[in-house]
Amino acid sequence: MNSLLQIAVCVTLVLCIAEPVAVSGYRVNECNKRFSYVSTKSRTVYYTERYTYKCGTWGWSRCSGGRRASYTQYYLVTQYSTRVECCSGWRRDRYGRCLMAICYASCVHGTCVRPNYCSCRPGYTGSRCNKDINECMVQSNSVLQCDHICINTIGSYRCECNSGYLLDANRHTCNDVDECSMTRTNNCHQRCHNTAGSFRCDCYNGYTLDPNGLECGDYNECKYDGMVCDQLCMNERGSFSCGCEQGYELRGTRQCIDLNECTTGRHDCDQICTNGNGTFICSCFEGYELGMNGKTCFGK
Ligand SMILES: [Ca+2]
Ligand SMILES: [Ca+2]
Ligand SMILES: [Ca+2]
Repeated sequence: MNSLLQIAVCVTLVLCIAEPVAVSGYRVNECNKRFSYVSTKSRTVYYTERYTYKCGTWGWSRCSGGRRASYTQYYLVTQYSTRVECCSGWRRDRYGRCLMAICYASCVHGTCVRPNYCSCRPGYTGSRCNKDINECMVQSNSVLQCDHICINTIGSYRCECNSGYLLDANRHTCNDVDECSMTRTNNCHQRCHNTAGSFRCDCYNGYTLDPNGLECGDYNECKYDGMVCDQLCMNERGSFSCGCEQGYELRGTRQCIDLNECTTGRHDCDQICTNGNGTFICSCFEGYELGMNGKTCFGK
């Protein structure tokens, strides 16, 4: 009856009983794996079976005897063998090479490069490469820092620039926008000066910048510059001009000097003209006297 139980239990089993051991001469990541397997064997066991029988006169006595008998005994045998397989943590690729590492926890954003080791794509970290790196917070030589503004994103980051700057093709540097060079942005009335991050307008001489910072209005030199002219100041758009009172003439653009009416023929004296500062007076030769108009001479 034990035999039946043994048969039921002792189906041939194959068990790996040892960790693989790398064996020199094998290809990369290949190991010589030692296996044990248990098999059922049987043998015939012989024994002497005792029995009794009637004997003697009239069969009144009991005699005993022995006869040869046998039964089949089943037993387990553990046997060993080896075969070449991929070492633990590796499996074969489609070319039959043991170059595919096994990671029991999947590499979410990376590649399993060694048994249970994920190599993460840029921007991810963690044993399973499932955690975003906040590049804006890390100081690393491998992460280029943004010139102005850093915005973290899942698996990456991006740079942005302050107003008045444009992101360079390298995606990190911010370059000043030359607003003056573009009609779309240059709204200055007269002159435009580019500045870092902005620009400013200014005006030609004779104009002043309006409070709106864009347009140029006339500068009233006569009103704001004090004694810009010797005598008379006349404001003009973008400029001014000086004039002189009667009896004076302009020298250069601003200075007024006395006009010598007597030598320039701009007098109307009958006989003698005497120049004065800003004026002249008339007089007459001997024997004449000056009329009421101060110019005409009459004989006495
Ligand atoms: Ca990131
Ligand atoms: Ca600028
Ligand atoms: Ca003016």
